[in-house]
Amino acid sequence: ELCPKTSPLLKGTITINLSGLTINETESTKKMSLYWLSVPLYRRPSDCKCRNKTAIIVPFRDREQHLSYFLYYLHRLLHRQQLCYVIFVVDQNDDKPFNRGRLSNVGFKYASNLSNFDCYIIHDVDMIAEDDRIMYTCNRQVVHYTFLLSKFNYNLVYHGYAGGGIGYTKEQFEKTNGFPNEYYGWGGEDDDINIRINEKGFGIYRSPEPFYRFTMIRHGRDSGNPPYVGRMERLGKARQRIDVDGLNSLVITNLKEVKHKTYTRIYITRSRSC
Ligand code: NAG
Repeated sequence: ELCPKTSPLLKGTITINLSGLTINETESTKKMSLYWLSVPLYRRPSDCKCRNKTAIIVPFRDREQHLSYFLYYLHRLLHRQQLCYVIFVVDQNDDKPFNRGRLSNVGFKYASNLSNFDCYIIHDVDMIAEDDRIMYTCNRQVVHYTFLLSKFNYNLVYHGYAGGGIGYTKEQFEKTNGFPNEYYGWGGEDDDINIRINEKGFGIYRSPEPFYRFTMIRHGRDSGNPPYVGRMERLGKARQRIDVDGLNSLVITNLKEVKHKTYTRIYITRSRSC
C-alpha cells in the first residue's frame, strides 16, 4: 500500500545537539530501525510503499565530523518522511582546489545510473534541517531548501542565492546541464546554477513555511578551498556556457566506490591530464 500523503511519523521541530557523535554511532542500523531493499543502501519505509525516491548527493572532502552529524540527523528525518532514498558522498580525493560543481555532476551521473530517482538533492555536509516537515522531495520548479540559515540569522542572504541544498528532477538537472565544472575553489558555482535554472525556464521554488530553517555547522575556511579568484569573470559568461560546461562535458576518471552501511562513498581523483 502507498504511504499516506503526509507521513504520520513527522514530529516537527528537531532539536540539534552537535557534540560527541561519531561515525560509528551513525552506522548503528538498529538504532535507526530502518530496513533494506535488495539494492544495497537503498532505504525504504517498513510498512508502506514510498511515494518518492530521493538521491542525496553530498560534495565532500575532509569533513568526517560534519559527516557524522549530517548522517545522524538526515537518516532520522528521511525515515520519518517515509521516503525511499540513498545518500551518496562524493569525495574529492586529491589536493586540488575543491570543485563542488564537478562533484555534484559526478554524483548525479552515478546516482541516475544506479536507479531512477524522483529527486536528486545536492546537499552541503554542514547544513542540518531543523524541522522534519522540510520535505526532501522535488517540485515542478527546482527546489531550494536551505535559504534560511543560522549563519545568516535565518534570512535569505541575497535574492538568487541557490547554495547549500537544492533538489532537481532528472529532467531539470539534465536540461539545465547540471553544474559548471570549471569553478575551482570557493564561491560562484551556486550563482551559476541559479542563472542556468532561470534561463532554462524552470525557476526556483522556496517554501513560504516559516519552519524551513537550517543549522549551519560552524567551521573555519578549509585550506583546500580558497576563494576562487576568477569567479566573477566566470559568472559574467555563465549564460553563454550553459550548454558547453556541465553534465554534458563531464569526464570521469579514476572513480572508486566504497559502500558503507548508511551511505555510498564515491572517491574521485583528478588525473594529471585533466
Ligand atoms: C556569495 C557567493 C556564493 C556563496 C554565498 C553565500 C560569489 C560569486 N558567490 O557571495 O557562492 O554561496 O556568497 O556564502 O562569490
